[in-house]
Amino acid sequence: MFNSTNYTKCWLNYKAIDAEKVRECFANVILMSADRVAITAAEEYCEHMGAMLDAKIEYSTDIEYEPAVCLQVEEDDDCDALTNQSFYIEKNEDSYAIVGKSGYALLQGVYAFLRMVYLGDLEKIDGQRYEFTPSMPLRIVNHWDDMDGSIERGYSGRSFFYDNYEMFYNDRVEYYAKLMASIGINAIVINNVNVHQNETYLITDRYLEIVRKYSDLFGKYGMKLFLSVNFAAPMELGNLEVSDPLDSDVCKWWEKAIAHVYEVIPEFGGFLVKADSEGRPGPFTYGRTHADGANMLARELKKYGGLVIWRCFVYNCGQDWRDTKTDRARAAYDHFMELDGTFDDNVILQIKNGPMDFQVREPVSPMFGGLKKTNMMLEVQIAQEYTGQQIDLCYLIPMWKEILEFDTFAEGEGSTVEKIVSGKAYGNKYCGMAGVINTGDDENWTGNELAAANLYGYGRLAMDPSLSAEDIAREWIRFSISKEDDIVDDVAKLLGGSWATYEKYNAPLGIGWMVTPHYHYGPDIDGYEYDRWGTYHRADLHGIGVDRTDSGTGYVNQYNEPWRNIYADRDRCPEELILFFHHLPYTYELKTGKTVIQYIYDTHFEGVEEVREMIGVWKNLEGRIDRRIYDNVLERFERQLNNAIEWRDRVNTYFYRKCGIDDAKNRKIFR
Ligand code: GCV
Repeated sequence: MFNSTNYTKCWLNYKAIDAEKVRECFANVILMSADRVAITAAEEYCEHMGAMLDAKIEYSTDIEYEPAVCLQVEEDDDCDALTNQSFYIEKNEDSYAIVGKSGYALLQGVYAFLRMVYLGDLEKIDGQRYEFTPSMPLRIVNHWDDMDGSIERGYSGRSFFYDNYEMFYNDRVEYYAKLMASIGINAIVINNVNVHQNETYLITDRYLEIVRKYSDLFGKYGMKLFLSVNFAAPMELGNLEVSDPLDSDVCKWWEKAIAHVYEVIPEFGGFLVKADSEGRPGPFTYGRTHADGANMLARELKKYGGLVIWRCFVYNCGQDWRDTKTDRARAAYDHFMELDGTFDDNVILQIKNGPMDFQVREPVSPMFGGLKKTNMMLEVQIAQEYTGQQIDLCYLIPMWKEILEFDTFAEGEGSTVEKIVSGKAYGNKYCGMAGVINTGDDENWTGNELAAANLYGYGRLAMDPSLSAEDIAREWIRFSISKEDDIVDDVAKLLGGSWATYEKYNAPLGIGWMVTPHYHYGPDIDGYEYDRWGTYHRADLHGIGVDRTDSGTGYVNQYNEPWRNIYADRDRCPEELILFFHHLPYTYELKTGKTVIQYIYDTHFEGVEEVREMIGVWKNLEGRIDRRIYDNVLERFERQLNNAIEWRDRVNTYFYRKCGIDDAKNRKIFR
């Protein structure tokens, strides 16, 4: 059975603040709304402000009380899915008003206010109204939890939702909902996109009652519950011969199934679907398109206001390594571009950030600059499958910021991914970000204490991409580790440099993979080289890299200009991606004048040294931070150092043996 009782408060850990920061009004909170989520907002205020004032606070509905903090909901008929999430905070003499366009917006306003008080930022809004609308309409977390209790790509214990094909409701689940709401999440998919036999039954009476309890809990915080569904459910549950989306019996089956889900759970959010991907069933079996598949579900869900989130992670996972023309990177675009404009308006395509699969470095998926008449959502992986598995430190916010800031040139200059997935570019109502979550039943939720910064940062970034990665890190540290300036500086430095360090000792220059197959931690340079997954580095005695220009797979043509030309030109291609786009000789000179092989050697030596430096910085914190956190991170760092050494030596030796070129600095390379 999973650990449901022993868990930390994570970042939601308000402590008493200095007396001079306390204002008279803080303890007098007045709720002026009967909305269910507004009541949660008042309760959250009392709990966390109570912790800051070290006092018990109760809210009142008596508006005569002053000075006070007044919580209000001002609904507005013109609001849409995004603007009804807007709130403002205003100071009137000695009182504050926190006003949301909905209960959920008010709750987010309360969290923002609490943060300001705790972090000492409240003065900033004296004399001016602070108005806020989240950037992304949808800010979703995807659980890859299976009902046997395991988590696909989980690195922090077992699922705290399921065990042995049962689903549980307990305090930990309640606390989890609170944690998610506090960072601005507004939808949660509770089961793995790979929907196995038992999970297929989640939409049936076998589990719907307990799913409803979860939905009620999330609803209390203004969040929607979604389920991943099995495209072949009509066959597996309904004994139909097919799951063809154009078959009338199949449509009727879904009509009934969906009607029943909404009968039990009127607030249900909708479905997430992985179809025709890595062995999952889908419309291709019947010669149908993904629009046929998605729209079949969308039509039924629309009757109840539900959404279909349809993943674009569709590629041939049965490739022959000898075939150098088929390119997995091309697959999503090749399948989905021609369907642009044919999806129903309650369908959202969920697109992984890069064209491959959450590598430490990939170009941004060309889908974002391609599709124009389709709702899109950016999928990132908070769980560190390829980025150190929550053993190695890898703070991912800088990566996601780069992705959001990437200019697709879809509608000329300034068409950033952020504009597209926030709906600003094309006025889409349904879009946003989805993050594959990194939680499990470990006491600290995320295995490595510092990995919680990625989860916290994911929510904060999806709410407000204008925040810098450093600001997010510092904020998280002050809630989770310490408010002391030098400690905040040190930990922020560790987080801030960790992605770059990880990249240095990992697969070089955007080529990716080179990992232990299936497990995906630690090096195995040829692990996937002769396999069926379409993930090749093509290293030989002369050079390395995949030619994705016109002379190769032609993938570069999926980008808008100027990227198409930039990526195609090895002299202009961003160097961190050069081996993703080009097959280059080891002696090719990079802009620094360094050859590719020397770059590989140098970065791998540097990566290890940087990990050593990180450990030194961490060790200086001993005795100054919570022992549990200190020990947990130190133990992970020690494993990270071994991992970095293994990567360094295997990569360097592998390439030395391929090309026979010595390290210019004559360091130890095993022969
Ligand atoms: C849930 C990668 C992972 C799989 C994952 C898949 C996906 O291939 O290794 O574990 O499956 O992505 O995103 O569907």
